[in-house]
Amino acid sequence: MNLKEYLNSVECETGLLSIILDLARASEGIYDAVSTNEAGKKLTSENASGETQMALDVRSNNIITDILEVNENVSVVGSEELEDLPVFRDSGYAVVYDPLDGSSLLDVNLAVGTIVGIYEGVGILGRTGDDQVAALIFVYGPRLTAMLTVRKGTHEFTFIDGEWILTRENIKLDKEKKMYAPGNLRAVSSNLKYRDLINYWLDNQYTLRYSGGMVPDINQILLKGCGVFTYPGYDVAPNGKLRLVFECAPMALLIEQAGGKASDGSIRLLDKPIGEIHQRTTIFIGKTEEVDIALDYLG
Ligand code: AFP
Repeated sequence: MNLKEYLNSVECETGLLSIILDLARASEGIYDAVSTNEAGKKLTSENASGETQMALDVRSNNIITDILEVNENVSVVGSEELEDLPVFRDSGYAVVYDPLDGSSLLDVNLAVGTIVGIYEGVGILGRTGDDQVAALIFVYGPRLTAMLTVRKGTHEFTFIDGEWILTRENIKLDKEKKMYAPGNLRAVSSNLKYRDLINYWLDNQYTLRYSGGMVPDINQILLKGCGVFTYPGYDVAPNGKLRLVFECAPMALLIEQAGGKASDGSIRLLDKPIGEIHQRTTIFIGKTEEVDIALDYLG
């Protein structure tokens, strides 16, 4: 079954279906771009979060925005790379994305990805991630793959011979293997509860799987059916580094649709109000039992 056949089989609304197919097409362009010699090229410009942009950050953002702008079903787009939310129409779907997450890994040829959240309507502010009608990640690794949910489970598609093929259906986080992806380890210097949690994982012989790219790290948890990804805050950055809208909320929907759990350390991540489009959040996400252990230490 290919992507369009899957979306038709779950009676995906035609406007949303067209957006998802456009995003898949955009990811093909980004995948091609990632392999160019621009990979590690830095620009002098900064994104809305004050981070120096890579040439591919901007190119990836433009690839997606150019495709979505002409889709009449897209009301507004929001990007980690853009300060504001360009409004195209007064109806349709709001599409928010991190066009190239993990761009600092490009110059060392590690896997990177795109993260997308889709909402009905125009506005994002004041809503929560639970209002998303779909979420996707595209993984630019040895293969071009995608994880998709339209709130009917989480499924993997692989780009094979010019077509997106369903390769893993109804992914579930139900395996016993102990695996952890501990982000922001520098936080143990001041966040002693995090230090205790790291020691728990070490004492219990958990397998370390952390690449520095949230997309491949979460993709691995989904495909292995186990594990936990954490990115806590600490004295210097109490809200951590990751963005609620562009990174964590889409990941939370994908993981919950696979039977997992996502928290900011206090509340369900999908219940967290979106107060500012570029707001950051702490995140503890993965197999429910593993997230609960992490919250027991960090709560
Ligand atoms: P870059 O996009 O700057 O490479 O950051 C990647 C990221 O946003 C996310 O993909 C990783 O999980 C996280 O940052 C890694 O953060 P640390 O470098 O602090 O481990």
